[in-house]
Amino acid sequence: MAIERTFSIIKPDATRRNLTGAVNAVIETAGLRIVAQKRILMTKAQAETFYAVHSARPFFGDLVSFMTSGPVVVQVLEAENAVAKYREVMGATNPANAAEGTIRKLFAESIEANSAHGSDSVENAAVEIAQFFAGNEIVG
Ligand code: RTP
Ligand code: MG
Repeated sequence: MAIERTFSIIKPDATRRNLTGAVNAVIETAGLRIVAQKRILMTKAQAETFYAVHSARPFFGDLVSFMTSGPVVVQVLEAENAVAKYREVMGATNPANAAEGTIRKLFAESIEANSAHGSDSVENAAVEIAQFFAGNEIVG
């Protein structure tokens, strides 16, 4: 299997509760390597661009408000099969459906405030990484 990179966000509900390290412990224990990381306040424009695929959904406005409501930690994670692996480590979108031991089961507050984002394909990972990181900020 090829070494892949995926894009991760530790969302505002998790940074607000001081859970950055706890989320990172789950990530690293699962064998994903954090090869880039920074704490930022997303602008409304950045959040709208990032979640543009959901712009027609009824929850879009709330989602943009939530993602700009406090600091986020954006990350690049590297591993074999990183995209699928991190989706598994995060768990289902709705924490009520998330498996034991997953980030969302452990930490999420709701279907919206669900603590983590992970890319859903290798193609989207490349686009998302480029939105937030310059090449020289990623050290594999
Ligand atoms: P993400 O993109 O953040 O990794 O999450 P995902 O693939 O598991 O879920 P997706 O369907 O892409 O939804 C993106 C984010 O929108 C919020 N959401 N709110 N209120 C709602 O019904 C609802 N549905 C989704 C969540 O923050 C979700 O992660
Ligand atoms: Mg998604």
